[in-house]
Amino acid sequence: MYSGGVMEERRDYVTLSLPAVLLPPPAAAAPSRSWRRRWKQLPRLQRVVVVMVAVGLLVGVALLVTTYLSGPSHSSSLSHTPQPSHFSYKLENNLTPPPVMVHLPEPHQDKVETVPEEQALKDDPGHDGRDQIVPPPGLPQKRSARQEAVVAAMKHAWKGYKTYAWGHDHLRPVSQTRSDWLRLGLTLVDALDTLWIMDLREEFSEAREWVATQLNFNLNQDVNLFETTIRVLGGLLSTYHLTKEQLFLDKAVDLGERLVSGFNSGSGVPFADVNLYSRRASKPKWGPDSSTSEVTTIQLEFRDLSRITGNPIFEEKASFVSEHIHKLPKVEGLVPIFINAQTGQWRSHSTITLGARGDSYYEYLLKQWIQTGRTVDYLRMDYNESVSGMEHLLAARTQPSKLLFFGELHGSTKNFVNKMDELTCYLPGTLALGVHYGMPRHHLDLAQDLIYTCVQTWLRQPTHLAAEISYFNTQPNTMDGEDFYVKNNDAHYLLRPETIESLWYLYHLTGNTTYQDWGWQMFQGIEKYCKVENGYTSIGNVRSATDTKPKDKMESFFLGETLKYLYLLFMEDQTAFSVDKWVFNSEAHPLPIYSR
Ligand code: DMJ
Repeated sequence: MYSGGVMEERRDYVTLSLPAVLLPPPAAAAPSRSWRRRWKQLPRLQRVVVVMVAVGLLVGVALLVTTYLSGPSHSSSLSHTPQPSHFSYKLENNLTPPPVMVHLPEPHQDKVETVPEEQALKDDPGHDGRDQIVPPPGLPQKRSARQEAVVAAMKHAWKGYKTYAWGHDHLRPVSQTRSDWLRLGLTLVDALDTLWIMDLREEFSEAREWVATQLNFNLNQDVNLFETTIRVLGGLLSTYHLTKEQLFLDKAVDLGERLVSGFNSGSGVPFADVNLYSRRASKPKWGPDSSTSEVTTIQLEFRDLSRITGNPIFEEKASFVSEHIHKLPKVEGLVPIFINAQTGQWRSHSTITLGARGDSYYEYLLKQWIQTGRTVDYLRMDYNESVSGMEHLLAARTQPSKLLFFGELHGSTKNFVNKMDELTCYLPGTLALGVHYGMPRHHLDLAQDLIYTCVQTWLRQPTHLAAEISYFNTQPNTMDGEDFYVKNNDAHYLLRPETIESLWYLYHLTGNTTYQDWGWQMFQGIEKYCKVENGYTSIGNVRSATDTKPKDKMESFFLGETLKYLYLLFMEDQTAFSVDKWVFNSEAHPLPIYSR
């Protein structure tokens, strides 16, 4: 269903025009006889000199024209995008056009800049041989003006959390209270590495103190294995890698040893929930099966824990799930969204989607392959096959603007449904990352086209914020010429990061500042419609600038992901967090890439 040809239509808006000074002069009148006679009367030497000067001038002009027409160098070829002259919070109505051209550096072949383990050990004095893999990145100290604005947002969110929800999972900024879900100080742990990366030392140190003295996993509490793994285990592991502090590893090990009981099922595919105290695993309260994205989005974290500690059990349990799923039947590489932990089989008739409950299965195929130094080939093959399946079965174009979107296949008949979750907007970033690591180049076209659609779902709303779900119009002359619409129940924005995450990958890998400008416009929407006196709130209605219906909840991923990706997006020196050294888990926690 995906038609590559349409992409070309949107790439034609850069034209070259010659400046007037380089245009040829108007045709001169024919020289008169007297001029010819005077020329002949000149001494031979003078005539030679005049001719040489004229030729020199002509060559000079020709060189200037050639240089101009051949265009600027790579880096400046991306800088045609006008930079904003000021950082006001006034929303702009015009949508920035899509990027014209994107150059990715040549894909990696065999050269990945991982830090060999032996080297890292040598670099770390006092190393006991097990607690350090890579040195923390040298973060640039000088922030851009846009980064300063993001840091101000982080401080504002942190202040509200500290005042009204300290040590609890979530801040409710409107009612000045809090809510608990996992009872693990979720926002605080999710935010640790963001605070560290932003160099907010005071805030980091008070958070560290809470982890050291209050974070307790010996709780009679059922927690969701996936959410606890990506947010809490992932947050502790990345903070350990960044700071080298043993405290964070000790906490990660304690948690990992409890969570690993989740894999005690008939098939080895984990149950959805684990009790942290009894270490008993169970199916979710609302149904018999585990979600596919959840059981396949814990591998980066469990593997990292094994590689650091030298205890293989975590990696073995988690890798087994990926291997098992590799052997299950799929629809052109695409997977149903439910799987039974006891039988290890798909729930028949379940939906295929790149959104909720399906999304990060595809993300972790690629990222696991990268994390393992690109040594596990079935992960690469499954990833590539899935992208082909997406193109063939899920990709479609809207009317009238021919926006690319990825729909869903529902029920036993696998009927195509023209719906896409905001969650799916992680995909452009993953596709671009894949191309950087040598996946087919046309995946970058998909990434560019899909990010454009994702950005439209934000910037076409009066709030400049995206709805949770959009439905896309594929029929001509319908829906008053709109490409997509939002249903009442789907009109909320939960402070999600996915589109911003993809903008960071695309900017990081291409240097095209249009991605930054889009991100800046979206950030202004967040500032204008989600910022409240005591933090940031999710809203219930992105379709109205005057009736946003605040939901009174600040999700932990707003600090863990959304603000972190915005900060990275606006960072001038993109080498500090190179995707050649770090692989970001599904909750934006950076983990090291292993060379073997
Ligand atoms: C985050 O917890 C993670 O990014 C997850 O993979 C999907 N959803 C949320 C953010 O939207």
